[in-house]
Amino acid sequence: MYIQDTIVAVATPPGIGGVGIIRVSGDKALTYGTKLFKPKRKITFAPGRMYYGDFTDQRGKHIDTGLFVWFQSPHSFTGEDVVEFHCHGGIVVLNSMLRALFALGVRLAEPGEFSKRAFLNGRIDLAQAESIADLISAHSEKAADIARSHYKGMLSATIEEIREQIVSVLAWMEAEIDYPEADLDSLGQEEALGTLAQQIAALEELAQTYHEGRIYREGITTVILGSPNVGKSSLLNILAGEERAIVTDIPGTTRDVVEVPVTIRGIPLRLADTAGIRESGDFVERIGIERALKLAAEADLILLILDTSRPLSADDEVLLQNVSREKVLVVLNKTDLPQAVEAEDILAQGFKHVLQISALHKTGIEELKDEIEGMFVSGSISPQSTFISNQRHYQALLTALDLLRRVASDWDTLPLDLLALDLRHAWQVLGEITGSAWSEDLLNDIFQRFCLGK
Ligand SMILES: Nc1nc2c(ncn2[C@@H]2O[C@H](COP(=O)(O)OP(=O)(O)OP(=O)(O)O)[C@@H](O)[C@H]2O)c(=O)[nH]1
Ligand SMILES: [Mg+2]
Repeated sequence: MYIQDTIVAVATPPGIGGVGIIRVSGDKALTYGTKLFKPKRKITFAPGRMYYGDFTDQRGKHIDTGLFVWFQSPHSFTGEDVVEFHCHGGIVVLNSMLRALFALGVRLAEPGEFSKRAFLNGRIDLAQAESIADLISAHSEKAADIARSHYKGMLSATIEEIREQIVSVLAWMEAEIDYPEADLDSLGQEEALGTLAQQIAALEELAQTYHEGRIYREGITTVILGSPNVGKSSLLNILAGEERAIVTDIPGTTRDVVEVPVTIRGIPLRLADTAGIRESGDFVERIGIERALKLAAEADLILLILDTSRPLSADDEVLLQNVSREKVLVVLNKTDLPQAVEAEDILAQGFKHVLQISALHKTGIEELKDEIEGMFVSGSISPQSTFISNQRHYQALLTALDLLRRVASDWDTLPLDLLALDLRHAWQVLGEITGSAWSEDLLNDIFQRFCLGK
C-alpha cells in the first residue's frame, strides 16, 4: 500500500512573474491550507472554487494576498486532496509560503512526485504521465502533438490491445499444457500462430516510428561548417530570423561556437555556427576550429558551406574529404556572384545532398529547409497515428519484439511451457510502457527526470 504524506512544491517556474503557484497534495492538504489562508469573507469551502484572501504564516504574519482553491479527492490531478495558493510570483513570497507549510509538517515534493501519485492513484497511466513531461519540454509544435496524442492514451490503447492478443495466445498454450492427452488442437494452433505473427508486425510498425518521433522530440543537432568567409554566420542569422552572429568580410570573424535553437518545418534544430576552418589562424582561432570539428563529429547534421564565387581552397578540399557523406548537406553559397564551382563537381564526390543558395539575397532558403526536412522525416507522423518518441518505450518494444520473434521461430521445436515463459515475459515488458506492470525502481527512474512541482 502506498502511504501518502502531504507534499508541496512551487508549480510555476523559478524567478519573477505576475503569479506564482504553490501546490499542496495529500490528505491533510485542506487542513493545512486553511491554516494559512484567511478568506476576505466568512465562507465554507467548496471544491473547485477560487477564494480571495490573505496568506499568513502560523504566527499570523501576513505573507501575501491572493487566490486559494481546493480540489477534492479524487477529482484532482493527483487523485488526492489538492490545494493551490496563487500568490504573487516573487522568490521571497513563495519561499515564505513554503516555510510556513514546512512548519506545519508538509514535506517538499520530489521531482515528479505529483505525477507519480497521479499514476499510483490510477488517474493516469505511465505513458500518459511521461507525455505530460514531454508536452512541458516540447520544443516544437510537432513534439507537442506527439505528447498530446500520448496523453489522450493512443499509445497505451495500442499497447494494451497487443497485450490482450498475447494473452489470448497464452490462454491457448495453457489449455494445451493442462490437457496434453487431448489431441493437439490444430485449428487453435494455426490461429495462435497467426495472432502471434500479427502482434510481431504491429510492434515492428510501432518500432519504425521511433526514429522520426525522436527527431521531433529531441531535435537535430546541426553544425554549420566551412572555411572562413564562406557565409556561415550569414546563414545562421537567416535561419534564426535574427542577427545572432557577427557577419563581416574579414575571414575569421567567428571564433567561438554560437548556438541557436531554431525550428524548421516543425523540427527543432540546435543550430551551431562555428569558426571558419583553416590551416593558418592564431591561437584563439585554433581553439575555435577544434571545437567546431568536435561538434561536427557529434552532430546529426552538418551544413557544409562552400563559397562558389571562387575556386575551392585547400581548406575546402580537406573539409570535403573528411566529413561523413551520410549526414552532410553541402550548401553552395554566393550564387549571386559569377560561379567558379559547379554542383556537379560536388555530387561527383559522393555527396547526396547538395543545394545552392545566396545568403546575401536569401534565395534558396525554402529549398534548404525542404531538404533538411526530407533528410530526417518521411512525413508519416500525424496526430492521428500511433508512434513512439520515448527511448524507454522503444527499448521495451525491442525487448518484447525479440521475445515474440523467438517464440515464433522456436514454435515447432520447443515445448509449449518454455514458449509460454517468453510470451509471458513479452507481455510483462510491454506492460511497463503503460505501467500495467511496474516496479518501484522503474517508477523512481521515470519520475526523477520530471521537473520539480510536476
Ligand atoms: N555576394 C555574397 N556575399 C555573401 C553571401 N553570403 C555571405 N556573404 C558575405 O561574405 C562575407 C562573410 O560572411 P560571414 O557570414 O561572416 O561568413 P563566415 O563563414 O561566418 O565567416 P567566418 O566567421 O569568418 O568564418 C560577408 O561580407 C557577407 O556579407 C552571398 O550569398 N553572396
Ligand atoms: Mg562567421
